This record gives sequence, C-alpha cells and structure tokens, in this order.
Amino acid sequence: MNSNGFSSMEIEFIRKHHRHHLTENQCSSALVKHIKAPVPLVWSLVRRFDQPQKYKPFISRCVVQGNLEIGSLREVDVKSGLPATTSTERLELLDDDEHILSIRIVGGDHRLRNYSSIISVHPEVIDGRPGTLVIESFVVDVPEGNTKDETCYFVEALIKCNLKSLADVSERLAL
Ligand code: A9S
Repeated sequence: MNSNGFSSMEIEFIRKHHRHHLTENQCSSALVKHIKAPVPLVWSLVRRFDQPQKYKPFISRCVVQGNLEIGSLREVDVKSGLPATTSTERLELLDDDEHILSIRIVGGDHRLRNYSSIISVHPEVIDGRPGTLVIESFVVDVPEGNTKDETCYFVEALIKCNLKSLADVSERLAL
C-alpha cells in the first residue's frame, strides 16, 4: 500500500481503465472493494444495466426502454428516505471482455449533475481462493453551495454502500 491506500496494481488498473476528463468545478474519486467470490459471479451482477436493484440498496426498481445497447436509457426509482426519487441513466460502455461498465446520469430529481462512473472487476486470489477486485470511479459537478470535499464525501459514501452490498450479495451466492 502507498500513501493513498491503493496498491500499485490497483493504481495500474485505475490509470488504464478509469480515465475521466474533468472540467472545472467537478470532483472525481475512485474506490476499491475486495470480494470473496469469483469474477464471473460478481460481473454477472455488475453487468445488469437493466437491474441495478440486484445489488444497489437504494434502488427499488428500474425500467429500460428497448434492448440493451450503448446509449440505452434506464429509469431508476429510488427508495424513500433519500434525496431523490428518480434518476435517468445512460449506458456508456459494457465490455464483457475487460469487465468494464460505464454509466452517465442524464436526468432525475437529484443534485448529481454530469455524473459518470466506471466500474471494473479484476480477478485476484483471496485466502487462496478465486476473488474479485472491484474498482469504481466517478466524476460529478460540485453543486452550487457545496465544496469538492463535501461532494466527494457524499458520493463516496453512496458508492461504498453499493460496493458493500455487491460484496454481500456475491459472497452469499458464492456459498
Ligand atoms: O448508483 C450509483 O451507481 C451511484 C450513485 C452515487 C447513485 C446515487 C443515487 O441513486 C442516490 C443513491 C439516490 C443518491 C442518485 C442518482 C442520486 C442521489 O442523490
């Protein structure tokens, strides 16, 4: 581990697959999660652009118009108690070879403007068994009246919940 908590391998993956072009007044960050389940299982959950509720705890339902292709839009309903009720999100990239999914939030009654994220999954060995390294990065506008730190903290907390849930669902299925 070095200063920012990422291993050199994780930094290599971030450098290669998690490139975001920031404009002024945006913030960006990346999180990693080590899951004790094999890549095919974890990827089978991550890749379902049409069913984020399979592991995302804040999503109650999702509808995709038409079939799944780059540019497809999903309408996501958010569970009650959160600072949003809906989100419209576009499929930017779905790479079943490199195991990379990228989405862009294009609408919704929330405060995440110009949000895009990239999630990649990589095989690794954990306790001598097949495991998965998940890396998720994002970039988003800093809303008026908020600081970069506040915005990053808010989004990182949500992504940490998503990744914790992805680990719980995956590890339960791997039993
Ligand atoms: O779902 C994701 O991949 C990531 C995020 C940050 C989603 C956030 C969210 O769905 C809430 C959880 C409802 C929080 C949206 C779109 C807006 C929020 O304010």
